[in-house]
Amino acid sequence: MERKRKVIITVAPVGAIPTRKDTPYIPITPEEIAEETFRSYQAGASIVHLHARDPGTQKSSIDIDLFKASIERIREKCDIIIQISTGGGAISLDLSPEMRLRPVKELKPEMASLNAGSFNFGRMGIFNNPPETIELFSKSMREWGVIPEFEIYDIGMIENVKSLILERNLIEPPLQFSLVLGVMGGIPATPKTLFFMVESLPERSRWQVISIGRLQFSMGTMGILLGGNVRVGMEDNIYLSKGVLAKSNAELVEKMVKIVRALDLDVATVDETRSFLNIPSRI
Ligand code: KMH
Ligand code: ZN
Repeated sequence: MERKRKVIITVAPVGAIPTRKDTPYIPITPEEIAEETFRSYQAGASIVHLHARDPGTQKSSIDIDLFKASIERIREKCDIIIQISTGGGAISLDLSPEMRLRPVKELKPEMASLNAGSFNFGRMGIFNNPPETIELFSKSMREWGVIPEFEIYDIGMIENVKSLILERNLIEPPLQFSLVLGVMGGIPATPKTLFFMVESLPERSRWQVISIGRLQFSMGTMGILLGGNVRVGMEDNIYLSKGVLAKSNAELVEKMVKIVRALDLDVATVDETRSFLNIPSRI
């Protein structure tokens, strides 16, 4: 019997933007972020994309101790794969590339995000990721043994990865991509744009769909049907369905798990995801 394909679900529980004004259910403190991550793991997520928040102001933070506190608590509970954001708060906090990399340098997670180009991030300002930053992040992550996940907000950023990274052998393929659809200023979320992005990826790439807002589930499903993986979580979308706030990130994961199973596919366990991504087991 043919084996069912395993779909990797990443959870992004908090991000840099939503606050308690947007949803009372957003986790802010390390304890809350760890608990939400654990519940999402129990529901079927095998990777967590992590940001840190200042518990006093709720604002995005790159404080190593806050990241460390979340990671230690997550590690006490489960072996979910940890991916630290290198983009969080880059615009609002006006951070240098070195500052953005510090949590990765100090804490050496299994993965980290690597934003593959500059653009107007909605009305927040310019998300500044020039070629030198992309190169610095790639070389540093390679040196530290951290797997980069290239965040792609528009088609030209795939070409950035090809010319800046692949053609110069900075990172060994296969590469891991997030196709981010629906950020204002980036590529919109439509079937056509998703097909175009997928077709433009380098051969053998691994990829997931991140769709912002209410299309998280429909565009995510389309990505799964095209052979990709998917990210859900309050960083990208706070609604379970139209007008209904998700009460936890685990609810968003549970809904995606149901979709995967309804498509007669399986959800990848942490061990399976580690073996797909060549990440050694923690035991
Ligand atoms: N917030 C998402 C649209 C990052 O943290 O480096 C993209 C993201 C990037 O997750
Ligand atoms: Zn993020």
